[in-house]
Amino acid sequence: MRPKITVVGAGNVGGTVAQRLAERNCYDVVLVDVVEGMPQGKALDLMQAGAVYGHDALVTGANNYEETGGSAVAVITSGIARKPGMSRDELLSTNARIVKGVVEHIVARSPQAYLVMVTNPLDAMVHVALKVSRFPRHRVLGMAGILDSARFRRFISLELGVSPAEIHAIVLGGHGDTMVPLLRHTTVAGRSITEWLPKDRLEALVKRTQDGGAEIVNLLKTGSAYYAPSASAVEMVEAIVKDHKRILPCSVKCEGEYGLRDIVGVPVQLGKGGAERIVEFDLSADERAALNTSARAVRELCDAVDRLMA
Ligand code: A3D
Repeated sequence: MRPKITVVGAGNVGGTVAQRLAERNCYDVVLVDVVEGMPQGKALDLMQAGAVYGHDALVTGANNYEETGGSAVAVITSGIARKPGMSRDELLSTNARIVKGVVEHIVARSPQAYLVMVTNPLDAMVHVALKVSRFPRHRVLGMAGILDSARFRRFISLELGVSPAEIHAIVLGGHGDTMVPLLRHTTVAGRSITEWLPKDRLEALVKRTQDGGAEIVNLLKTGSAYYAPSASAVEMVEAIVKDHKRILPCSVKCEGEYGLRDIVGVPVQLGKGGAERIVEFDLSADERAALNTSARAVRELCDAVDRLMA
């Protein structure tokens, strides 16, 4: 039997996550959305694509949770997305309410599942999912750092004319303006990025990475990025289900690591135990201060969520 992956929210990110999972040809996918007929239609379309593309994944669309039972992983993308000029934080109250209800349904039918959160504001939604599910922290993860790091890697790759495969980068912190790209740990073919690019160019690429989501929102005008976000969420699913032991930046609840007790993006080893360990990098004083600022911003949002849900 193939592992079942539930994707909640069949919009831009969720639909593309379902497509990428189906194309791996090793999962069965359940796609859930509140819009009647839409997840069912996308599921059929995806299965028909498989006849051409060469997969026979079973994709089921639904407006309820009956088919989701026994899911290995639930990827949660349900919610509203940003419009031009909106910050991720402005999505807070609507998406907290949506995510709360969704997590209750998933947990009732898949008590052993891993949760991969995508809905924004990301770190605060990990907080909601942790609270509502009462799952241990290693089973509730947020996707953001892989995306932020991918953006940074691609900008560096375009600047240097080097394949992104040669570039390693880690972006820590909350998914927002306070994210912290770790320049000392960013390498191109094993050599520090600071040996490849002058300070002013590096600063420009960091800024573009921090604004990476808004740049796309402004271009699209309706909706936000979904190709890279869906690829990043699928990388997490694969690392967990296939026990890859990848070390990837994910949003997770720190319990003393990095001196924090907050939900924040840190390097996490992902395998069949979910977040199997948090890897601690040595940080400069500036990086540590930036990470603390980022954690504080996330904490304020989590406190706001707690007040909303009280
Ligand atoms: P969109 O295409 O609007 O899809 C969201 C879907 O959620 C819609 O089809 C809705 O009908 C559905 N939905 C709403 N309420 C419910 C519910 N209660 N149950 C089930 N489905 C529901 O948005 P999108 O796919 O572009 O983005 C989805 C979310 O992901 C948004 O909050 C984005 O901000 C977020 N996002 C996060 C990242 C990160 O890097 C963290 C990247 C991209 C998008």
